[in-house]
Amino acid sequence: MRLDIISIFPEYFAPLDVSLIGKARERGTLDVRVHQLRDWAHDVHRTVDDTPYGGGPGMVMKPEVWGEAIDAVIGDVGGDVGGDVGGAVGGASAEDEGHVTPQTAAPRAGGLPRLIVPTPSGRPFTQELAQELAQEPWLLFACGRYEGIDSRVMEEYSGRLRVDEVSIGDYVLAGGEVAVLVMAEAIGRLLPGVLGNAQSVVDDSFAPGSMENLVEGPVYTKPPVWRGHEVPAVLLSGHHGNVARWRRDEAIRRTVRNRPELAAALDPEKLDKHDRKLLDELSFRVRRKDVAN
Ligand code: JAH
Repeated sequence: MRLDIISIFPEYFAPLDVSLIGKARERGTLDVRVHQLRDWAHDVHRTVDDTPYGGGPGMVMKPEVWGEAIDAVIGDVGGDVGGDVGGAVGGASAEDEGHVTPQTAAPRAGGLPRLIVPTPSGRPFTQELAQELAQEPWLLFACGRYEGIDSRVMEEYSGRLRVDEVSIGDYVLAGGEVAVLVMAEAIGRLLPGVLGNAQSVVDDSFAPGSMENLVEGPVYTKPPVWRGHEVPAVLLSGHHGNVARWRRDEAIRRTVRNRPELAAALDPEKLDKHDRKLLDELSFRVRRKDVAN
């Protein structure tokens, strides 16, 4: 997968050099290229913002600068240099085109990226959307700052690319950068070969299947007693059936306690008799989905 990021703070993306994502990049599974938006500004001050039409507080990001930046990135298949995320102070720039890293994961020529714009007003970023985006060969993230990007940029590219304005949660950040880190990690760990243990993806909270609409229960490792706190005996029993049942019970308990809105969305068809009894004991009403008529 190729992942381009345009931002006025390329330094924010240094974490993509380490851990799972860093390793995937070293292996060529993931090709991350971070671009300094100001490289496409027109004036000596490299201005990217202006006052909002209609008045109001703050500044809005200028459409011309974004347009030239996005055009350059999508027109340039294999042109810019990757691997320069945490490097130069002041961020990755066109001047960085000296230190060449091999680009093995570029999408096929002629393709276009999906454009993802983080904003608190976007559609929710969910595990389902992460899985959908993990199937794409090329993603382009546009990080807004201030009050956001002039809306005509999204309008313009909606006619040329698949554009999604996406929210990672109901809070306001100072810009889209941290949201992109969150999405890059959620998507990157789903790419083939990025996680060591294949089971860990299917057992995830929110993953389709038996854990759909359930969060995971508690986990334990050695020692069996720590500061007087014991590991639940069932986990030491070696009885795989009992362990699976206990884990599902704990997942249900936690979901009811911490995420009642998820518990309410549990599909009764996917609950067994034991699940229903437990939910009843927790005095949690599972309502059959309303059907037309
Ligand atoms: C803030 C541009 N859903 C989290 C989120 C995503 C983006 C932003 N805030 C929160 C944001 C300022 C400017 C984007």
